[in-house]
Amino acid sequence: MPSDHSLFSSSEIEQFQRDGFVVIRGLAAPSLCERMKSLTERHLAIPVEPVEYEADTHYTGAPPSREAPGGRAVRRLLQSFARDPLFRDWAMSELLAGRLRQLLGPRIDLSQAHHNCVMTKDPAFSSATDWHQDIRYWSFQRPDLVSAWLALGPERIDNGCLLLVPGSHRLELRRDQYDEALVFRTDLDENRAILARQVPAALDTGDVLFFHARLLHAAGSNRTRLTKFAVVFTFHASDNPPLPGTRSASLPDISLEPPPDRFTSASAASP
Ligand SMILES: O=C(O)CCC(=O)C(=O)O
Repeated sequence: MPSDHSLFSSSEIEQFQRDGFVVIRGLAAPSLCERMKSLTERHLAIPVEPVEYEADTHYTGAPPSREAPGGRAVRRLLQSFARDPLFRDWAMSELLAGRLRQLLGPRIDLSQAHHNCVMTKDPAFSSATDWHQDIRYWSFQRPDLVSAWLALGPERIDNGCLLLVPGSHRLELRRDQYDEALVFRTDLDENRAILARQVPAALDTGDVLFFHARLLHAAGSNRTRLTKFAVVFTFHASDNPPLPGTRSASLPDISLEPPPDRFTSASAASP
């Protein structure tokens, strides 16, 4: 066990470096998760903009327009950092920041341009998310970004939990292993052999999945009767800024200042 609850143990860091992800059970208190869930449900009911609808995702099987069946099912409540102090305070909490410094270095920025949302998965309609690496859609000097995925309820295969390929953040994948939309192709034998190693990220309320931006992941649809919610933020080292003029640089990053009285030695997340 780590002596400090806001830090990874050395075996958790090893796990992240080997697999490209690590799950910390019960990192967020149940009461905090409950407040986030209630807020999310209130924002969804209106809905409070900005939101991303199923039709906007262009995922395989997504409705072709907002007017099509399921087209206006909300898939993401966007801009959660600016949406409410409840989300902002979580994103900037030492529970995340201490660990992110261990993975990425002493100075951390939150990207407002990526994830920065509450992922919602509607039981009435949700499309599956194809296999991809987040970094293929993002533009930074180095590919070392980490996302923190907080489950606000149980996540299992039947409600569309994440599927992950351990160690895939270390693979050198070629451009032709992806289609024109940068989705990892499932029609190639060599890709299928990689995907055969997939594992589901089964999470319960308050669990946090930390995962590398190069990790191959996908997710199924929600086949249960309850909406699934997860709060997701993405972080990078301050000396690894987004490339100017790209979508990654379209919103200002938020600095997570280290507490002045603590020095945390960093070990790079580079695969
Ligand atoms: O559909 C999901 O839950 C996964 C979303 C995802 O992988 C992403 O936004 O990068």
